[in-house]
Amino acid sequence: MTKKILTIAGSDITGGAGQAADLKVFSAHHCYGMSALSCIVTFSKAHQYMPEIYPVHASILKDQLDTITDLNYLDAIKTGMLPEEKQIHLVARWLKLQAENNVPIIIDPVMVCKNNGEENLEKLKESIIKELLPLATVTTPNLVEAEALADMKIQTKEDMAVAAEKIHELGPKYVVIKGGARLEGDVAVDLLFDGEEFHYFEREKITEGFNHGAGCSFAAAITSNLALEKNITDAVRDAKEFVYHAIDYGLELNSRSSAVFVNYK
Ligand code: PXL
Repeated sequence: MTKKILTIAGSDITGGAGQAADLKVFSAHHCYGMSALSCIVTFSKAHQYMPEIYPVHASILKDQLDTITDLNYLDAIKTGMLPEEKQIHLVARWLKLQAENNVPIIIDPVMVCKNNGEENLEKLKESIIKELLPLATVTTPNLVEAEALADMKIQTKEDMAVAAEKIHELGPKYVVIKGGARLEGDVAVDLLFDGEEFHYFEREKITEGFNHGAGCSFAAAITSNLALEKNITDAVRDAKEFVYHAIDYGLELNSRSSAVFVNYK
């Protein structure tokens, strides 16, 4: 039976990250994707090509989720950018009901909202910690988000392990820190902590590639693999391989914009 996955995420007009990336990754894994839209992100000249985030009204997000409730069983659920506390609150309430069905819930704690301001960022972080992480089967922070959630600097592989343990204490069953290309050195390091053991996944860095959307695509590939009933270690290992090739096949959209390209399979 075809697996059905819901992403609750924002729209990135360039198609590299967010909902568009998630749906492409689900398709590449032969899963059926659905999406509840949380916001629209643009990068126009009028805003100096910087991200501008337009949240969808919370009542519209709620209505989207209520529509999904009336459909049949989901095989996995992923969350991405949720730019407002009230969105996080209603998504958490809805996810709590879904968790009763034992559906894998993947929380990608996207917090990089440049125009949101520090204060809002801190509030979003607190809501993610309090409301979403306790419901997570897997959370997939990148290095910057892991630093924020664990409240520490991460400069080495050992630091990643300490941060993963701290984030695990916040409630998720599994923690995947997407180190990606951010650590020094010539390997891209990602870490899975399953509550007992640390599994490092390493691949050489692709210096020529395009990586806009790599984080969303990695989390979406893990989501697909869990929907396909892979165990967590295989799910993360296969997702890393998938994203490595997606970066390698990256598309240059213009001189400013690029994206990972997932339709290589
Ligand atoms: O990669 C983080 C991210 C997530 N979701 C949306 C985005 C971005 C980054 O641009 O636009 C919608």
